[in-house]
Amino acid sequence: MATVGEQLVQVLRQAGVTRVYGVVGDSLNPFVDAIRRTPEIKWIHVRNEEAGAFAAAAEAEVTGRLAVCAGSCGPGNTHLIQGLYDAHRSGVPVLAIASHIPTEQIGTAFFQETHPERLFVECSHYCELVSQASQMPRLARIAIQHAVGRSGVAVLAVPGDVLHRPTEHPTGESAPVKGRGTLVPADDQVRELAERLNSARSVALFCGAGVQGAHDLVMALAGTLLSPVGHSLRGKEWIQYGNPYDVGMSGLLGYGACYDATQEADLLLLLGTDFPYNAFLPQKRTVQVDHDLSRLGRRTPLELAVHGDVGATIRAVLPLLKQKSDRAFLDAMLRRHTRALEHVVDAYARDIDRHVPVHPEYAASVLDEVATDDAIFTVDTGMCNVWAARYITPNGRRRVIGSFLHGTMANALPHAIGAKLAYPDRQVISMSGDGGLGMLLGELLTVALHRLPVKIVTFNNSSLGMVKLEMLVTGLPDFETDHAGVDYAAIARAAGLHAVRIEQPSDVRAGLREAFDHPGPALVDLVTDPNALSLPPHVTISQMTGFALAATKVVLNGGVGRMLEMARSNLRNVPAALGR
Ligand SMILES: Cc1ncc(C[n+]2csc(CCOP(=O)(O)OP(=O)(O)O)c2C)c(N)n1
Repeated sequence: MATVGEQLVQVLRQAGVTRVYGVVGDSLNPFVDAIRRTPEIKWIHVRNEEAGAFAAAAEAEVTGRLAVCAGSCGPGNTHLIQGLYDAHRSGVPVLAIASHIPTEQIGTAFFQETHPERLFVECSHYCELVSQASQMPRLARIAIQHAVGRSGVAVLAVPGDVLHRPTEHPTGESAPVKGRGTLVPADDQVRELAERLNSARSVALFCGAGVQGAHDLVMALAGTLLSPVGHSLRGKEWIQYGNPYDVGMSGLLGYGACYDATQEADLLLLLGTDFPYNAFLPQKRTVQVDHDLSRLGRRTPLELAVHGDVGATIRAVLPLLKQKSDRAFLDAMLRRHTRALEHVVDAYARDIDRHVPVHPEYAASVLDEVATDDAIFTVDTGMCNVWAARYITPNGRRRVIGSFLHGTMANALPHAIGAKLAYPDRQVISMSGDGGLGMLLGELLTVALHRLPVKIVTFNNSSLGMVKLEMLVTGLPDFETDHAGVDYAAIARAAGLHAVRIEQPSDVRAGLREAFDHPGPALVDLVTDPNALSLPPHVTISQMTGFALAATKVVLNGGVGRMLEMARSNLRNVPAALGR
């Protein structure tokens, strides 16, 4: 007779799962052993369960399908948390199998005891304890339905002894949910939306990840309303390409005229975005469209909330809209956008091909050229977010994924592992910070073990650069951010990867090509300038004061040389009005 562990694996197989990421161990072993005997599902050994959860999150994000990770009781479970938070915040379908201590020991402060059914509540839509065989296979199917149907994490906590028990019910078959239906907004909301859009003199669109699949419709809307179109970091990959209305990105990593367009328009239309920084939104004259009711109005008061998918809403409203004829607002914003780009991006990319240490902007712009048209970039939290946002050109086929909502470090390498397993024929590039790489360094061994030809491009600035910037703009001298250099190429070689170390800008292109042409896993150790900090385009006066204050403090502490370099670096990136 089959065991509960075998039954669980059969249900996963029926749901189309082909791999499970994790680390084996005690209470999890009956499940792992069932996988060993199931040729359709591979066990992907990672070095840290956190990485397993990240890898599953990336697999789910790039495929749109359920992905699975697992951790053994106690510490194996707690390691999963970071990656599961990331998956859940990103709204991707991940099921975690969290094995648990023996049933009879629960509540006795037993060795490795935690309470997984409590532990994962905050980072899941569904988190239940399977305490007897008779609950299966039903709970497994319900968990999968929550992950897929509600786009997020589901956790099944199963004690090892329950996994080992004989089944009480046949496994049977039940068609799993495959994805969401289309949410069409109510007629009255569509009519009111049309009235507001028709009567506004100027409308700006601001797009988030919810515009996925609606590029052409958003362009048609912008063409009818003559609207500038800005985006969040998560919206960028879906909307910035082929977009004649593009005014760039808002937020702390923003650039271009997006902020101005959203502030100065008569009406701001938020499309599929849960952009978290309310300070960057005008807090008035705003209409929001989202398929998730709970997001409507949570960042800004709304004149109208429209509950619907972005595509379905635009399709419904377009026939009710009058073609606008006054391009003045759109053109003013497009001009301002171009000017802003000249100052912010081009100023950085010019004359930096001779700068030593290598300017990260230069490296990122070369990376953009060298990468394939359908590459998947995974991006570490930190300055890599800035370089990806500003220099990686989306085209509708490339993907750029990161921990854009949970904002955790060390996501890029394990994300790359999941993305590469899901798409072995696509180039997968991990844009890693040296801090991020160091945090889950063991995953180099995972890459080597599975001979996964991911390309790890490490922006090695020997600094927690993003935090250094935060300290400076908030008026603190940087502290505990910089550390002695590490030769990541040597470490990668020792781990069995092909590695290239680049210290000269003239070697960037050839070094990247060498790594990308290499048939196996490869790491590029790019030694970059720690002082190449990027200031957001809407630096407030208080932040500028803070910057000056920090400068003064560092000068007083004797760091004048470094501060001068940094100020010079930064000035090139400060908008003209502030830079003067
Ligand atoms: C797990 C975790 N710890 C701390 C932070 C705070 N934090 C955000 S970015 C960052 C520095 C990242 O450094 P690195 O990976 O070297 O990238 P850089 O910014 O230098 O390019 C830190 C410490 C975080 N986001 N996540």
